[in-house]
Amino acid sequence: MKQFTSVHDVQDVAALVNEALQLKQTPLAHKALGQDKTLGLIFMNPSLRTRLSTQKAGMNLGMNVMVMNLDKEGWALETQDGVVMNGTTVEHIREAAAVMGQYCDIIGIRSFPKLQDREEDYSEDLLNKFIKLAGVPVVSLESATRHPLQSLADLVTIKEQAAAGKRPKVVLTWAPHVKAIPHCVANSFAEWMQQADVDLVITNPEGYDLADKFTKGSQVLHNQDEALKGADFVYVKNWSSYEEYGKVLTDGEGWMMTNEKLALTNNAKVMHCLPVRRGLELSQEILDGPNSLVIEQANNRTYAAQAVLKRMLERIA
Ligand code: SN0
Repeated sequence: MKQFTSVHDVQDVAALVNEALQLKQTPLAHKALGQDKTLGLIFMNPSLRTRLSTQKAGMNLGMNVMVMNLDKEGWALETQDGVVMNGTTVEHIREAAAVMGQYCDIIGIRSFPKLQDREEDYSEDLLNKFIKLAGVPVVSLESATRHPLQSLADLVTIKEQAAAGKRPKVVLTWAPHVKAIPHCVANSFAEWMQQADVDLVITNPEGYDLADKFTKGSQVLHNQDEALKGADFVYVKNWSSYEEYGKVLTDGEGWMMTNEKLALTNNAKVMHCLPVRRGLELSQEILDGPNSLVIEQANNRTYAAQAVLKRMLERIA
């Protein structure tokens, strides 16, 4: 695997999921593979799970791992080509990415969307430039429109928890939030579920439909109760509007996932990528109750990252 930015970089999704589940059983079985190889993890935004699970994944494979919070510790980065840098930006991505490529065998990078200009975010300009300039395999740690390591871990969790012999009904439901949140997790989740052995239904209020590119082929319902009927898995997530780009259109009253809503489902397991706003996106009772998968889902982030890094190491070994 040369890069990991979306499900489209994966040749055989089911095989990668199985690999992650195998690594969960024997996490240290391939410690020699990453010996003397360096993983660099670059963050332009905050992170808890992605940072620690990817670092752990690298260490499980015997890699040396360097982490940099570039937004706080680095020089202010310029990404536009052809500009005279006489303002606040100090270093161009042309030099920064190329230099980091000298120090690392694999680089992971996180850069959220700005949620101001739809064309700009959806062009994935920063990630694409970084891949071109770094000259080493690049893993997305959440880009402007996708969060593929999260989605792989989500699919691993569903595979692990699904009842044998039944194609599960998976519902992605929008949840209330107080601020504008990226589409990445929801976009990626839809994209990965469409490649999996599940039936995906998406439910969100009007005005919150995700980009067709990500949802096409899946049912989108504006009635949450109807969508939840018979669900085996409910994935809870807020996102801002795509149509009125980056806007919060409603307080979303009545959309929080509660035990009352859970009663409409097939005793569904409830998932969330975290961080979660308790009592706003998801009720405390669900998070603290037997149907929540959020901690195991976060645990699986390590093995998802490890499966991806292993494929990359095998290629450069
Ligand atoms: C990010 C997102 O894309 O939804 C990262 C999730 C892995 N989440 C947030 O930005 C939440 C911020 C908040 O204030 O709740």
